[in-house]
Amino acid sequence: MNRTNVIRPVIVFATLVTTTFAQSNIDPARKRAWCENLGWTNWRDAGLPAGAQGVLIHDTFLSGWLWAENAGWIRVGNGAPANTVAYANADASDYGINIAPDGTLHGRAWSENIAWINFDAGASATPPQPARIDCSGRLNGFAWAENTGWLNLSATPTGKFVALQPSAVPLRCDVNLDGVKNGLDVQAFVATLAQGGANWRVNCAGDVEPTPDRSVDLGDVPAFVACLLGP
Ligand SMILES: [Ca+2]
Ligand SMILES: [Ca+2]
Ligand SMILES: [Ca+2]
Repeated sequence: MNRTNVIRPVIVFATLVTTTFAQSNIDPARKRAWCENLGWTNWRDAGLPAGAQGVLIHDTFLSGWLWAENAGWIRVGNGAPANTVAYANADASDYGINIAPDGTLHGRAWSENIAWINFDAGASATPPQPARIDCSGRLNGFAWAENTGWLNLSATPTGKFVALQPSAVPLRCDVNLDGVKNGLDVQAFVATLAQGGANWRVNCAGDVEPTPDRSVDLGDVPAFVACLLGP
């Protein structure tokens, strides 16, 4: 590691003193992904104590920082999109990675050393490999860094992909996201059904039909009822 990389975190975090960050919700055991020319990226451990400014996966966007061995810090968003729901990505004042209701990741991350990393690029690959978060909580697909190539979120061996810590993974039928499935989820399920879906987390919790489609639709009703009445 060269001197620049040693100094950089101090500078970066000094500028963030007034910004409130929550602890990363990336799983400590599954926090690394591989980038062709950047080596390993670490999605959890930024900040002091470790993880204080690491990546946080919200309902509709990401925030925080990841570390790349050969590129230093990469920011996936400041946690405060101007419209509160999704970063506009129209300019450098409001950028970051958004999560669509189907779990696909969109938008751009920024690295001072390698510039923009495009999370929409994997969808245009052949075959398509959209960057996304699965209902299991793991990231998947590819993002593209203009100067350094593909960031691979698809490697399957444990320790080589990035995933949410287990306590943050959506629970089947817990549509109101309070951590348990019970009668209180009925109203949330019906509301989500009427709206035609919600954010990725709610859609994962409510998309319980035999062939999931990442939306809460009429096909999910029988399985949701069975799920609530079952163990
Ligand atoms: Ca619930
Ligand atoms: Ca469905
Ligand atoms: Ca369906």
